[in-house]
Amino acid sequence: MTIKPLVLLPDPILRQTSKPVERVDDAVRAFADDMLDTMYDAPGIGLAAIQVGEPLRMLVIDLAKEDEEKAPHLFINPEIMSQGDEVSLYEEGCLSIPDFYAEVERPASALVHYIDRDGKQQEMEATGLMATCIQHEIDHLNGVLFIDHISRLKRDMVVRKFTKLAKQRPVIA
Ligand code: GNR
Ligand code: NI
Repeated sequence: MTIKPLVLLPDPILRQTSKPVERVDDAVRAFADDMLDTMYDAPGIGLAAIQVGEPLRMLVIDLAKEDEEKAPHLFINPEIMSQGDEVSLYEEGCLSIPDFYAEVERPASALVHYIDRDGKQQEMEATGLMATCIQHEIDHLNGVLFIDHISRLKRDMVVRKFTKLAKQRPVIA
């Protein structure tokens, strides 16, 4: 059980483009489990590797409610193959931007290809909250944050707020 520190706005690490995972081995699986521990502890419904400082194209999602059994999903090297024409509006948050929420419009469905924890190629037709979440996470792999999809006025406000907070926050280790 390892909970890793979260990388927060405005850390430039969050703007890096993550690199594909070359081989799904025990080290990758152990890191994925650390990501899940970190996500559950936060708590959040998704986490991209870059949010704990690793620029790797992998992400975890668990949409199960508190009273439901855990339903962890691991997506390695995910790729959006196509997106539906319908859009959906969802109030998003991000563990790297604590306590800030805003509505984001995204395609309501997406066909995603990825590699699972056994190294097997898989595909998922994501809809609903899964579609929103997986697109939010894949954005992280490309250095994109959900605030990039809102108005510049709101984005500038939240970046300024977190820049100020970071200056007050002592640097740990
Ligand atoms: O925990 C999270 N909740 C959430 C809510 C709406 C849309 C996306 C998300 S993902 C977020 C965790 C996170 O920051 N993942 O990168
Ligand atoms: Ni996020």
